Amino acid sequence: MRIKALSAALIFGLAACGGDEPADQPAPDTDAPAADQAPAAQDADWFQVDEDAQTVTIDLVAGSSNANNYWNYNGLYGGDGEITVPEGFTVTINFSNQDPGMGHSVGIGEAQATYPASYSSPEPVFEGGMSSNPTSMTESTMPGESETITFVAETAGEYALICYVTGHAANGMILPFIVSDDGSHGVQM
Ligand SMILES: [Cu+2]
Repeated sequence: MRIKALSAALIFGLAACGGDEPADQPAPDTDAPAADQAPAAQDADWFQVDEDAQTVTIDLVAGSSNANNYWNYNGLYGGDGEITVPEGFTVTINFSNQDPGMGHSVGIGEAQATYPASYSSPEPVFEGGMSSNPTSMTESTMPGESETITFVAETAGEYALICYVTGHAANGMILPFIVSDDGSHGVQM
């Protein structure tokens, strides 16, 4: 909302003034990042990079809070928490499930504008990049269980960490997952 309002003010100002008095500027909002500047990537305590070893370790907890009816990863859902890892790095995801009531899963899939309600037999985009029985409500990673997956982020692009249990991805249980070709890494919180 704020970005739209600011853009409208600038456009109005350009169209209306033509060099006369400047349009009124909105008061600076010290809490918000500048409109033309994305927040800097930062490392979260659950995201570790070893540049020398070329490894990334992600501690990923399904249902770490009751946000989104526990259908979240580390409390994040609906497109928040974009993860970036460098191309070629080996990624280990220590996946656990703290949702008291439901199984969850995680796999690396292609980023999509919207995610389907159900998956029949999903394949990870990188070999090894998916937890076991990922679509099953009874045999995926169940409450209290954990599983570690490891894969090489072989190809730069835009992907997502996806929960393949029916209905979960469609309801926001995804994290954007970027493989960068410039060595950048981090988490946009
Ligand atoms: Cu889930």
